[in-house]
Amino acid sequence: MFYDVKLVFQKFLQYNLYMSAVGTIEIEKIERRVRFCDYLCVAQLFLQDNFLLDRELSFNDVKPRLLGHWGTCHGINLAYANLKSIYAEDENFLFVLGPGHGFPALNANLWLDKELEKIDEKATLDRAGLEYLCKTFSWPDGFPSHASPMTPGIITEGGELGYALANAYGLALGHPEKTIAVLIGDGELETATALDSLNLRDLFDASNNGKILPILHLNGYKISAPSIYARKSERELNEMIRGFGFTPLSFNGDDIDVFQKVLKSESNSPFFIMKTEKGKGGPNSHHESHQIPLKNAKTDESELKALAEWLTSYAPQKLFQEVIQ
Ligand SMILES: Cc1ncc(C[n+]2csc(CCOP(=O)(O)OP(=O)(O)O)c2C)c(N)n1
Repeated sequence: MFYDVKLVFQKFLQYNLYMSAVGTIEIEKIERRVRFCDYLCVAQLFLQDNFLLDRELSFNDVKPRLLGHWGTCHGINLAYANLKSIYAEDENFLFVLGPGHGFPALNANLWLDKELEKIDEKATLDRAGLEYLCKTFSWPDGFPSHASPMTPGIITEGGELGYALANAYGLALGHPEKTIAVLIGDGELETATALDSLNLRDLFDASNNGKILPILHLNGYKISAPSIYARKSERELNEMIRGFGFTPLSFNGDDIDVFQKVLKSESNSPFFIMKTEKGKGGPNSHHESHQIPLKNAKTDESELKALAEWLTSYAPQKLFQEVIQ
């Protein structure tokens, strides 16, 4: 058989254009938002001054008590930005966040969407608001370290893992118009509550109830150890998920084009498996990134230097200008 190489190449190009879920500009917009939110997470966790690095970082700029969680934040920012890109205009869409300990990420996104400003007039979407957000995170009389009732959309104190998926099914009951995405940590899925919530799919009549989009955040680790699901082969994990009646859709969370395609797929009972590297962008890898990497940044020269390099790597002033126009 004879193939016209030029024609095949053209078809290949057409296929790729057709398959591309969003344009390059939208992909860049999502990536920028994620980077900016990642920066805001580091700034909230560490800084009490010099929030956009106007001068060289000093010990005085670092908070005296470093309390919060970094490792999970990048994945939350990825999920938030990708879902927002698709569902921003859909008033029947809800996002349920399992890992409430990743609060710097939720807080950053709510600030950027002007949701925080609605309940706290100091959280304006400008430089003063950014300084307020960062300075008062995990601070006496300021924002707490975990999602709490003072956060828009949150009714209970965050911190106890396991209920996200069950809550999502509850929210969808009797609301066929609703779409509910729910982010579940791979450590969280080891809790009895989360694991057994997978059985709720069987009890759910899709015609009378809303649509559930579970997203497993497979970043490989719990606190200091690998998660069980990260130790399974992809095939084993997929088969486990299939056994609960879902269609597993596994992808690299940093590939925005694929992320968008997968979220838009029409699979029956999809179960998204978003793979990320825990603590991506930070100085430590994997489990060491769970809470505060560089815990001695207030007193140790080399840790302060590493923190300065980490913060600078985001080019925060440029990002600030690009995102807050
Ligand atoms: C019921 C419950 N058990 C234990 C903890 C302690 N804990 C806090 S974070 C965490 C690890 C969570 O891992 P994962 O869900 O994978 O989130 P990530 O790795 O993205 O931070 C654990 C076990 C908790 N918060 N709730």
